[in-house]
Amino acid sequence: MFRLTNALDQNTIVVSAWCGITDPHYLEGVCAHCFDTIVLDMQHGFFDEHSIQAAISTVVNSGKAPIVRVPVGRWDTASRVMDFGALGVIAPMINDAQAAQSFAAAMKYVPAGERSFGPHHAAAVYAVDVAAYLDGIDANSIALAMIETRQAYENLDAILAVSGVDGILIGPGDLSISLRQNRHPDIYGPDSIDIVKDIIGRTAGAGKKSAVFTTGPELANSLAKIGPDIITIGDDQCYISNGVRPQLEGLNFR
Ligand code: 3PY
Ligand code: MG
Repeated sequence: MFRLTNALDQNTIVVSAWCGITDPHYLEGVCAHCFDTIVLDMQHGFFDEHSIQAAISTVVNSGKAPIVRVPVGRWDTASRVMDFGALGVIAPMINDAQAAQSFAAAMKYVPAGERSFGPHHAAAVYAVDVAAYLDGIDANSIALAMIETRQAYENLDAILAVSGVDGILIGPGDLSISLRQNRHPDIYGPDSIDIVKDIIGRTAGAGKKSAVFTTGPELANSLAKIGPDIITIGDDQCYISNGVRPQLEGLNFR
């Protein structure tokens, strides 16, 4: 159960996959690689309440930590995926302290929040008794608020000041769109990279964890120098195309 916070405490960058495809065999294939955590995406990925429950168990059984991105504003889903055994939840489009507060309340038990009591499945997933789950889960899971708009950036200190929010995840696509007011994002481009550095620095200054979404190793290597705690690498589309493309490119008869 403590594998996520153990990984985060080691002061090395936690590396995560990013999956939105629900097929269990596909997910097992991704989990077989040396990621520390797997993000399961309910915002833009295909997971619904049924498939997310099975996917969380698949990730746990593979020895990795499941982190779920819920759809915008779905605090009920945040509590629910925790009940299914998630060790982290990512909430998209957190633009102010009030949204951060609602998110945190759904994630933490009293006195830190108001997560409703229903821990039996999660405790069973980790083979611990209910009391141990209740005592351990708040300190051993993470609530990550996505900072991905100009408004969120302007309210960063207030969002970081919400005690149940353990950290932030930068969404470079939406952040670029919001800053440039251009629907075609320029991720980590000149309009946003200094802001990204500032977000990571201020998050560390507030004693919280920062995570960044990247599209591949080149970007991940350059962002690693800025000092995030978690880097997500690629997504289903790139895992599949990078697997298929060399098969075809290697042919010498067409
Ligand atoms: C973004 O780039 O906006 C994201 O939400 C990453 O998935
Ligand atoms: Mg986004």
